[in-house]
Order: sequence, then C-alpha cells, then structure tokens
Amino acid sequence: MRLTLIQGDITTQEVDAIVNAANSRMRGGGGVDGAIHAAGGRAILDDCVQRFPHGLPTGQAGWTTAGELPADWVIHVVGPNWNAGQRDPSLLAACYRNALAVADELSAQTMAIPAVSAGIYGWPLEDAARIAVETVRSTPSKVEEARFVLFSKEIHAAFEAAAAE
Ligand code: AR6
Repeated sequence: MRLTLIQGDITTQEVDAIVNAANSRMRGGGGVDGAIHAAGGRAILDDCVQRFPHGLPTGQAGWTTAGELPADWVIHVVGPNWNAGQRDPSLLAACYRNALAVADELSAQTMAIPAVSAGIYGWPLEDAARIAVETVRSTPSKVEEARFVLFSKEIHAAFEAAAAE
C-alpha cells in the first residue's frame, strides 16, 4: 500500500472511497462530517438513516453512497471524543483498521482519510497523527493508495512528522 499525505479538502478527492469522521448518531454534524454531507447532498443522509437506523458505535466503520461527490462511497467512522473523556488509543486505531476492512469489502483501491478525532473531538494532534499513520501502515489490506487529506498546514506538518518516524 502507498501511503500519501496532502493538504486539502477531502470532499474534492477523486478516489474510490472517502472516510468521514462522523458521530455515533450518524445523522451529520460539523467539521469534515458537515462538509461531506453538504457536498454530497441529501442521498448520504438518506442512506445513513436507512443503513444505520440506530447509528454506529465508537470505533466502528460503515459505508454509504457518496451522493454527488467524486468518490463512489463514504466510509463513516466514529472517532473517540477526547473532550468527553474517551481517551483509549485503541478506539482511535480501530477507526482506521475498520475503515480499511470496509474498503476491502467494497474493493476500493484508493481512499482519502481525514484526521479522525483531531478536530471537534479534541484528540491531541501529534498523538492523533502517530496513531493514524502507524495503524494504516500496519493494517493488511488490498487498498493501493491510502491518502491522508489534511485540512491545515499544521495538521499536515504533524502527519509528515509522524510518517517520518
Ligand atoms: N477536508 C479534510 N479535513 C477536514 C475538512 C475537510 N473538508 N473539514 C474539517 N477537516 P472534525 P472529529 C478536518 O471536527 O474531531 C462533527 O460534528 C479538521 O480540521 O471534523 O472526529 C461530527 O459529526 C480535523 O483535522 O472531526 C462529530 O460530531 C479533522 O478533519 C465530530 O465533529 C477532524 O475534525 C467529530 O469530531
């Protein structure tokens, strides 16, 4: 697997699947979740309601259509909320591992991934970057390119540093 890091907006990525940092209600929200629902249109929410009537637990992953986005699928993961006291690193690692497993189920060859839990959920950036990079690197999968799409210069730099370790 090729691991790549870019600074940018995940909603514009031309990949098979993009990963969303959702919440366990799975009905949209702010941050990257809000951006994905806004750009992909109503079809994503409709699919969330149908496929996840009871939401999705923290650490798990599930897919929906990507609606009007260039990608074919959105793989939703629910990161742990550091600010609410969910600070178990294995839950954050599980998000990336489970996202890759869902990508394999979908036969997705390219995927774009944001910095799960590192925004509104408040996971410390350097630690979030290290867990993300280490987990994606060490998880066996048929995905050919895992592209981290980082929204700011600061987040991009943290991931570059983690990847260089
Ligand atoms: N493309 C790429 N990354 C983005 C984009 C974008 N368009 N927009 C934001 N980011 P966050 P979380 C970055 O807060 O911490 C939502 O309300 C952002 O800079 O989106 O897991 C959900 O519904 C940060 O680096 O997700 C949940 O309630 C990263 O994406 C809650 O927020 C993740 O930040 C999830 O919080």
